[in-house]
Amino acid sequence: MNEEKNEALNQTNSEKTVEIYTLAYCPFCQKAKFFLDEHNVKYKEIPCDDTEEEKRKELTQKYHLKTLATFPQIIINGQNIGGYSDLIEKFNNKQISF
Ligand SMILES: N[C@@H](CCC(=O)N[C@@H](CS)C(=O)NCC(=O)O)C(=O)O
Repeated sequence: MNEEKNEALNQTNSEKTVEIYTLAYCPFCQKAKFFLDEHNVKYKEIPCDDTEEEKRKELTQKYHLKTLATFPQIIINGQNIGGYSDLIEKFNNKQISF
């Protein structure tokens, strides 16, 4: 992650644009949303239940992921953060602040 991108992830909550691609049954999606809610982060949820396989391929290509996208996928200021575990790891490593 370069410095410019890092800086964007450390903007205040109101400066961040957060999108989360979810499936209704997915426990990691629930955990990620709970974590964002707990940190007062506003986000746009994109439910993918009806288009799961298409979205998996689309997200994989768009963000040049090494393996097929799982859910959730979290995008902050246009940058793909990964899933729930990636979100927590980056938060704990202070690569993202909320
Ligand atoms: N490490 C990922 C795990 C996410 C995950 O396994 N999500 C499930 C749905 S709850 C999924 O997309 N499974 C499909 C697959 O693994 O290909 C995270 O924390 O977000």
